[in-house]
Amino acid sequence: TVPWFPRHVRDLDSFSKKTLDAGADLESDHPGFSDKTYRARRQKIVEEAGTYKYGMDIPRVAYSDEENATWGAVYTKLKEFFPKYACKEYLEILGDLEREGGYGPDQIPQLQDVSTFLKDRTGFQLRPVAGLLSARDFLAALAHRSFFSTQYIRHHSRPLYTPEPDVVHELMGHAPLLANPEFAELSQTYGLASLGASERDIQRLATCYWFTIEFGLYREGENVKAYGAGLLSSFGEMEYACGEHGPGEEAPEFLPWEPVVAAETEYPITTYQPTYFVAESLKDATDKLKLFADRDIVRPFHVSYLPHSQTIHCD
Ligand code: H2B
Ligand code: FE
Repeated sequence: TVPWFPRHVRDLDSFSKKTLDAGADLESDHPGFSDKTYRARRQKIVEEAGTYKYGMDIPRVAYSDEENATWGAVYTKLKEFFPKYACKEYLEILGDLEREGGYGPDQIPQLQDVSTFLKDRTGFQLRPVAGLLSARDFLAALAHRSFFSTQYIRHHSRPLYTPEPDVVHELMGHAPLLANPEFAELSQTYGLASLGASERDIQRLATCYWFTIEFGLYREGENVKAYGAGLLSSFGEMEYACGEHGPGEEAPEFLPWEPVVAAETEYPITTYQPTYFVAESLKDATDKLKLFADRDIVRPFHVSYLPHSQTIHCD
């Protein structure tokens, strides 16, 4: 028997509020933990976003000057590092987003505008979410070319730091490459492989997701370039992963992107990564993941995506 999973993109509506604890209550080490005004602001953004259903426009947020300034501080800093360390696909799309998608240092782009941009390029769409989802629910959305995205911003006291996803991580880290066809395919492959998978396989896919979509690198000549969102939204780790390391300086380990190896590799979530997996290109990252999904994620049924009806077919 085939377990329940979202068959139509509309079925994702039931996930929007199934957030894990950290979504509702900030952890005590969060810079905004004891700031009542920040917490109330965030609550308001999340409540508004909670009204969203598939097919609607994503509610627009009137961000404050302080929120826009936080965005601007990160934007400006990251842009210094992109030319050296971001992959070429990212750089090109960021230019397009500055022309067509409302990107720039002055204000936080609206999720709806970015979603429209993505839909035109690859069919990917953003959906607002209140916080962290389970790996199973989060990955299932990718099968439907949908990306759950937070809409609130980190605390203004630490513009270059956030312990959890926020709108800067989503829009600077994740969104641009979802406009690239190869990267969109990589993302959807995670989603399709996750549908109805065992807990163990969800965990293996989530680990591979970490080493690619979040912290992926690919080789370009002598250098490695960042395509993972955790790198593209953190200038410090981007430089640590892609920059030069002098003698005696701590340097990460680079392994060739190999899903069966990555799937079993442990990783820290609060420090820079000790190990990165390096693909040859976005296409190589995708091809290897597809092989892994076909051979190593074994399910008693077969799923495929029917783009015209936006449904999952099962046999
Ligand atoms: N939920 C949300 N809202 N954003 C994410 O980036 C996210 C998530 N990532 N849940 C998931 C988990 C990721 O860590 C993997 C798939 O487990
Ligand atoms: Fe992320």
